[in-house]
Amino acid sequence: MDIENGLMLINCDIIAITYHLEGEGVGMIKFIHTGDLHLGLQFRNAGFHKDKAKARRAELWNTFERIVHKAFEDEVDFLFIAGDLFEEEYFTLGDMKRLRDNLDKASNVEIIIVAGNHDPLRENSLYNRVDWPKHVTIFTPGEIGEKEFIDKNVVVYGYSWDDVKDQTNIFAKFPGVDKDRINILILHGDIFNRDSIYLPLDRKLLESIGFDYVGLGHIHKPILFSNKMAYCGSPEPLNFAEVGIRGIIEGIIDKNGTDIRLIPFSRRMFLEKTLTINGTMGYVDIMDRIREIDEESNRKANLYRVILKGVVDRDLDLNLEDMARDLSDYFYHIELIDDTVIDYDLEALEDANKDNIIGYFIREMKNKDLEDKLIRDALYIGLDALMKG
Ligand SMILES: [Mn+2]
Repeated sequence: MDIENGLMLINCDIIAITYHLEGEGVGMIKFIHTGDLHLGLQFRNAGFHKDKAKARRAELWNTFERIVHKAFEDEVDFLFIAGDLFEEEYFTLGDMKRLRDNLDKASNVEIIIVAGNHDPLRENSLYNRVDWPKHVTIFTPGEIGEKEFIDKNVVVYGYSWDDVKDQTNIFAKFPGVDKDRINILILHGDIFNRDSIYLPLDRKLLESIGFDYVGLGHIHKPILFSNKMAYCGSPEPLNFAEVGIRGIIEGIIDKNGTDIRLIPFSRRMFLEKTLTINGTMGYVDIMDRIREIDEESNRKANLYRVILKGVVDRDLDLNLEDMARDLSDYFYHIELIDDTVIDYDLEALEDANKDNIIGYFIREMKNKDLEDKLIRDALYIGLDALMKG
């Protein structure tokens, strides 16, 4: 770039140089925003078998390494990591060195880290046990810090947690920003709940200060509030509460403003599907329908939870564990949830239960409109409860 400008100085007039600087130099930055990686997580409660939990743990690392590599390859100016980079409980010094060595490789990128509630920056934190390269900035707890990048005309603000909960009013003494610069804030906190113990944030206040971008962490679902504020979400989903697309945010800030987009980046997705069955379907039909729930390439890549709804033939006696085992060749991971009701023979049941509550319940329900789905559901659910009880 210097050489290019030098040549222009010889060949062109001043206007051309100015134009060149505005176009590609000072005043235009590219960034990647991530967070909530939870490196080290052991997936003990995710309902996986041991080997799959281990694989998932490795996939978190792999995705982290892919993100850092992408930042390096794309030559972005900044990689923002908005907290919960790792799980304090499961992380070792060796893990921290591996993390550091990965970041070390992207030496062309300014890497900005704030700590969250799962990786708080306490005195004895692993963050403080390794030496960090110059291009890595880790913000400290206590109050909002700032770091200026003069050559980029950028000021980055950030704040790290030092405990597992935090209700500090970090903006109480915040002096505001210099609007001649590009101002970016990186934070781990909760914008949805004013009483949150996870650093409650006031969206209106954040928007009023004049940041060009507010990169948030903590909520694991990616939420792009506007071009100027977003939760990046967990780039690799951690459980069935985190269904659907997960990725990283790519952004550009230039004289036209800020532009961001979510790039899908996860190795796998968690997906939840509902399958409605009816009393005429046999075991084979049901299994076929489950297999048809998605294309093979998706089935082999993602983690599925299939909820069975509707009415099931009373003779079928579905065993979900056996079914999931039978389906394991067709899915990377599948779990089944039984939300069905049994298709009872009402006449026979009533006959056999003339003098008890089951018979009474059936007689009461038969007086109602059994074509109505709500009433039919109530009948089946009630019968299920009475029969099983
Ligand atoms: Mn998190």
